[in-house]
Amino acid sequence: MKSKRNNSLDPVLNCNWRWAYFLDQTIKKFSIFKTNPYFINDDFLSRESFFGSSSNPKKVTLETWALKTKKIRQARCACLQAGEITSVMNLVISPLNNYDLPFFGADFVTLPNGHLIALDLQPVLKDDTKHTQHVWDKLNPIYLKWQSKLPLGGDIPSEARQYFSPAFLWSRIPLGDEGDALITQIIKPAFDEYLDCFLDLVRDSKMISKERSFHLLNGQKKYMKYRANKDPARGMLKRFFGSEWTESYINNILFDLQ
Ligand code: DBV
Repeated sequence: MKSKRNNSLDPVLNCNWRWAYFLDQTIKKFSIFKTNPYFINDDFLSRESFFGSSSNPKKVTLETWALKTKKIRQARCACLQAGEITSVMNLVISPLNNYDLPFFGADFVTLPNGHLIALDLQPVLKDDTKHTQHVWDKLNPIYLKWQSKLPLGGDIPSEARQYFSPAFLWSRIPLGDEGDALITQIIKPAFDEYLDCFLDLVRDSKMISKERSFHLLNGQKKYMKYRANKDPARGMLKRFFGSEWTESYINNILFDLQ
């Protein structure tokens, strides 16, 4: 890697990373808030390895970008590029539990068999209308506008459904020109609108009672534990970086509220 990243706010270095636009937009949109680095150990800020045959080794790079603000406990992005095709952006924004806010979750994954797009303002307390109604009222029209222009994503694990809103933008897109066109014409504007909707909610949110924040904390921990236990990338990360590093990355960086 050209040079070293010293903290979580340093720009991502891998210029071949397919999803760079989306992190750039995230950084731009967060500029309205006072942001601070989120401490991440060097071992997880940047990591490089090789895979494939010894005669033709391919490089895999993973970088972790992150920040925190007055109302956001952790916004972090796992940025992975493996060879020419495989590319992952896993962005999760976790508010502090003393604000009645959802998570922002974006899982953009390119594999040899296509692109997987998962985008949502994920409820912490799905059955609590005080937590969900004002979010879904804003998000549903945005969802209807964009999901109708995308191929459906197909089934998701049943136990995961409780962590998604009715406005979960979910699609599997083919590789190639058709896919690239959908990413440019649909996914980019959809992402911008989902993130704008989320950051508007953050800006307008007020401190909640101790009792309610305790309730939200339990919901946040349940989400984090589920995601850490069921991370669909665990196998891939283990193959690239080994089991010990992967378990520490998933439990101590990506889903570190347990
Ligand atoms: N997913 C992650 C992290 C990743 C990551 C931290 C660093 O949570 C990548 C990387 N997601 C990733 C990869 C795949 C998926 C799939 C590599 C493809 C796995 C494969 O097909 O081999 C949303 N991500 C998925 C799927 C969903 C999501 C629904 C498809 C189903 C699956 O394979 O499990 N966001 C993701 C998710 C939840 C969420 C599973 C659960 C609550 O909030």
